[in-house]
Amino acid sequence: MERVVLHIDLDYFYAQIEEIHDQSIQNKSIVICQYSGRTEDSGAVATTNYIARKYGVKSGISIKQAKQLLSGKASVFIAANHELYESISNLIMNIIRKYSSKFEQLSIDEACIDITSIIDGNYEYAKDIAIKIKNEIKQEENLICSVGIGPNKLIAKMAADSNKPNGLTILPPSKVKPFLFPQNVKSLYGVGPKTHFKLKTLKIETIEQLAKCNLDVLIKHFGHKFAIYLHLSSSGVDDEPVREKPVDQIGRIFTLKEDTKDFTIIKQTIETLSKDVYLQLQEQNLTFKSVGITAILEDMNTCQRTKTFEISHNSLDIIINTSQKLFLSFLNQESKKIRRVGIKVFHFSKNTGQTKLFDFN
Ligand code: DGT
Ligand code: CA
Ligand code: CA
Repeated sequence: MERVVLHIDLDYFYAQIEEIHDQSIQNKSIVICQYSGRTEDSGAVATTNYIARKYGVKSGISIKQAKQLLSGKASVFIAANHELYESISNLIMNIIRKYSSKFEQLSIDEACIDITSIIDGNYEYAKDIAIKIKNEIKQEENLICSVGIGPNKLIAKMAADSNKPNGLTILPPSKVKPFLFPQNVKSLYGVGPKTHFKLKTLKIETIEQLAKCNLDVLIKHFGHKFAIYLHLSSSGVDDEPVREKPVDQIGRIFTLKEDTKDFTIIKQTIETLSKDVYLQLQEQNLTFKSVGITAILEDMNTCQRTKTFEISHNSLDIIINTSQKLFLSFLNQESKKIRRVGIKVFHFSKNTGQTKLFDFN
């Protein structure tokens, strides 16, 4: 049976969240900044609203460059508040999840659901579901999103991307090729600048040309696996099932104000990070067997240490104490200063309640 997949992507996600929390910035360029904490302006742009994008201000450029592009224009620069964005993301994922038992979160602001058995081949029903989801997200969180519907994950995602913000694009099987074929190959998910360049040298510009290119030619230039991907996806074929991925680790990382070997500073940072990790663990009702630390040194080298317990735990104290011990012994062996501090917990199992007993030891 032909599958039907619905893909949701929140529009200018971090910036939209800030906008709904402070209506006064709505008509300005909004730049969400990932400050590195070094000098006042060092860091990169995480995202921007659509007003800022008109001036070329987008994810990945430096904050300095964004300030230059927006100089003299009404704009606000806001430090990214990941805890807020993650908690809103969780709320939205819980809304989407209700619409199908086959749910997959793809990133902080993207998810897809398989609605094949719900709509029974009728794309009109699919449209109704999309509208219901859009309305519920608007009503509950006051956020807009773009939705795409198609016969697989790839087409649903590309459909959602093709009409933003607040779009709804429906591509039943008969419309897939007319949608894909005229587009430039760089619009195909998975075709980055390198592949785009190589395809250009092969005189392949459109997705149609890629779909009609001999597979052996593609294999010669891209290797077996990627060639097959290019061959199939350019014809709109994608067999990846929608499948919920279990989280396999929860971690946080922080850039210190300055490189240091001072344990009292690192100790405090660990406490703050541990509390964040612990909150997420509780939200997902998980217990862990392993605690790990990451130290990124002044020369950008990255070192990891882990401790694995015999039994599962779910206490904040164990996260804090274990990562502090790991850091202390690491500092004793390492002469270089630390630039970034990270902690994580992993080897999860579901919290049955019984493991809580161990926390009183
Ligand atoms: P859209 O979907 O084009 O309307 O805009 P966004 O902002 O939702 O972009 P998207 O879906 O690519 O990314 C979702 C969020 O992930 C975005 O709001 C901020 C974050 N993000 C995306 N790209 C970057 C990046 O290069 N650096 C950092 N730090 N965060 C990023
Ligand atoms: Ca988005
Ligand atoms: Ca996204």
